[in-house]
Amino acid sequence: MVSWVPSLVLACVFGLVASDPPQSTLNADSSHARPPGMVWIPAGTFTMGWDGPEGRPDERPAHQVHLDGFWIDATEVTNAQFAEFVEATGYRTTAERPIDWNQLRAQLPPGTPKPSEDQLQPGSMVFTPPADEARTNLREHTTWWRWVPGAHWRQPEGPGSTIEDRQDHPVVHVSWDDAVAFAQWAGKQLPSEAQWERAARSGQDGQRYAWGEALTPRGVHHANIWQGIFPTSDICADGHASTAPVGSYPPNAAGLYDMSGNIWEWTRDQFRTDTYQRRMQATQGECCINPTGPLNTADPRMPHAQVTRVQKGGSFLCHPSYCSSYRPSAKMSSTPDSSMNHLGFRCVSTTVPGLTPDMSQKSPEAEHTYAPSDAASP
Ligand SMILES: [Ca+2]
Repeated sequence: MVSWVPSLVLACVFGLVASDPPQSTLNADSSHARPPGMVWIPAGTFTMGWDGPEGRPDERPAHQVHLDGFWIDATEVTNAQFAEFVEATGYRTTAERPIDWNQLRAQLPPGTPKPSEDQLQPGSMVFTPPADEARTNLREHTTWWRWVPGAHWRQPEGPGSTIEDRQDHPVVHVSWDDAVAFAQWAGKQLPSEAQWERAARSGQDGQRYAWGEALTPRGVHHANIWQGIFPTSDICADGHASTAPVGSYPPNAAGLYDMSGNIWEWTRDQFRTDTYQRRMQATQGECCINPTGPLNTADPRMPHAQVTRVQKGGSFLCHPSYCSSYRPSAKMSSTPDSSMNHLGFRCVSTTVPGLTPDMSQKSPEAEHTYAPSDAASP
């Protein structure tokens, strides 16, 4: 195991205790049988995006979105749940397979030389804090991300590490392709970005955080993020370095845990910086109905990638000095084959088998921008 992990974990002397998720205050629709571990988010309208000072261009402008109701997992998918999937299917994650150079080359600038065979072995990206704080350039994320051969979901820090004592932690090192494979096996889907953000904001529409305006109201930590000096020293005042067991922090008003911090979560949507500007043009500023993301990617972080997918929620690495991505409107993106040790997912479903109509096949990619008169009442 990489040495920084146990040393930081030992420094955390007041870990928070996980609790059973309560019945959601919004889960009052008795016509739906409740799928295990899921919470019903009722149909309604909310404000998506953020125009505040922390907001990045891809969060602007804030705008009205209406969604049909849906079920969403109360927590991230855990190591124990992912292990059930792997045991049932024999699935091997992207990080456990040799790298396809032809596939990788298509995402890189033309003329990029082929790496050595050693560098194309299975592996994943692992956060490794730089030793020298004074020489850390916060604009250069490769300073703290390291490609580790042999790192994958069962050994998150690489060969020798284990998830034996992390069965209730979120699974990490899952690519978008892995997350979709799990969701299909479970009879669910990845959430659209709009579904994810509405669920995160439940009861806190227009607020900075999923629980209100203050980061730590009355001194209570609501998310597993980074305290101290990023990326060299995490004093883990919130009780956890690296991932925390799911449900370690208070739920939001819908009864959902870890919609901020702990790990980034994949969504179905492709990434464009100008998604919301284009959406506002398409709807002429009116409410957008059931948006499912743009039809193509335009990602300045990865200009050669044909497709990148939106991630939400921030992670245990988020710190106000670097990013405040634990806000519900914040987002990141990666190619579908990317995996990292702060990246996982949760699922949604619009059906309970035998009880409700299957809406999951509705235009998986096309952005819905119905006329305002078509909008259902919130
Ligand atoms: Ca933390």
